[in-house]
Amino acid sequence: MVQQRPLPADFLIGCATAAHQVEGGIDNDWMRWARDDPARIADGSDASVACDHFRRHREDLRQLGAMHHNAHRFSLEWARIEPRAGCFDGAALAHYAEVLRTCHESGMEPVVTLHHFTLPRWLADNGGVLHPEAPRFFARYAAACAERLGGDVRWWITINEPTVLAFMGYLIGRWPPGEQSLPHMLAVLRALVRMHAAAVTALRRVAVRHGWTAMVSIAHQERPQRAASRASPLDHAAALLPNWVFNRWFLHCCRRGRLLPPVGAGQRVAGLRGSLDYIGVNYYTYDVTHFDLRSPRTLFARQASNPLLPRSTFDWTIDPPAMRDALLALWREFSLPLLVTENGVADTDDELRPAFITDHLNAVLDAVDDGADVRGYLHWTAWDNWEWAEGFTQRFGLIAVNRETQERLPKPSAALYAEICRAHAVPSAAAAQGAA
Ligand code: IFM
Repeated sequence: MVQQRPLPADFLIGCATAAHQVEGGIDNDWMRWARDDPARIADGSDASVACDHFRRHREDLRQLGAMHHNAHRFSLEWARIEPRAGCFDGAALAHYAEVLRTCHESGMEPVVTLHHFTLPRWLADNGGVLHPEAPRFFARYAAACAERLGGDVRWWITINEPTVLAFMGYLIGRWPPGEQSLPHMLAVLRALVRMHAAAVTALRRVAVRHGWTAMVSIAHQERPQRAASRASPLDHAAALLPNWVFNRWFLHCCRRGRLLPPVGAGQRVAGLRGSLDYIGVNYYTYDVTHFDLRSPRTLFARQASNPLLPRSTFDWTIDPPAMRDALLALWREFSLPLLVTENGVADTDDELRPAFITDHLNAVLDAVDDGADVRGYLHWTAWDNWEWAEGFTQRFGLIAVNRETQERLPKPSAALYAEICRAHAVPSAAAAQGAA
């Protein structure tokens, strides 16, 4: 008899997605980036069709509901909702109202992201997030979304993985706008904090006026940096700054209400203090960090995976207990409820995913047993989708998608996850290994 560990009552469990990666038919900065130079994308693809989810959202969401998911994270596409500065598209908002209705009818609590890496072209063409008015623009968009949709949304995320956006787009230049500038990356981090604060203020104002409950956070990517050698002070030193800038800086700015050093100089930001009602945690892996004189652009830190452990096709180390440690560290440092807003594995043939899911949910339960207030777990992701610079080469889905016919083909891990959601319990890691 396999031992089952119950999930906490009211625990949210389901999948996370993002508009650009699944919807298709979006005209934004990323679409242009991929189309202008297909060599930027591993397989030369773009997301013009993606999973055709914009047209198929009803069947797709009902299928997840039928798999007993009780929550679903998705993002609103800013370029659809505000295709020209200050002009809001009622039909686009009506579409997302319909998505929300379908989530609720399918028994899934929605978790809604306002910004998941993409920008409307009118903003991207005018400095993007570095436009001096980007916080005001973002707040205006947030307010429009909240007015139309907020009655059906309790869990909001302003910005997905702000540090990843800053790093990929402005330090290493693999994502739009393709810059390679440390000062610009730091400016983007400051800009994203200001945008978050402005959007939280707008969301809360609308919610209060209507008497709605709004829980707001960012989706924070937690990717701990571990010194490659415990005995090397240089490796420890190399890990220190990336750990602060990428794993802690944004969250502490939100707590203190200021742009903290070394990215900022302590400037106060209106609406920032106490702007997190919970912490959305995107957790996949950690990096082994080496001090390396040949890596000045990344402040002499060179990241690698752990060669001693299994790795995903993205070469990310798979080490479930590290997720428990990461959740506990965040809980102990911030004392805010946690919601795992992403966790998943790139795995071409669904060989790793079943154990990955069971082991990571056990890690979540271990963190809960040790006192962390974890409100839910959203697996990345429902369908094999368009994975940014990797195109369709990295497969994170529970459900495969035939790229010719768009047929949905649930993988064995989808059935396993459905059973976990149905039972609201997880086979204990030891039992799952024994059964294997
Ligand atoms: O696909 C991405 C997602 O958009 C943001 N978090 C990480 C995922 C996997 O790389």
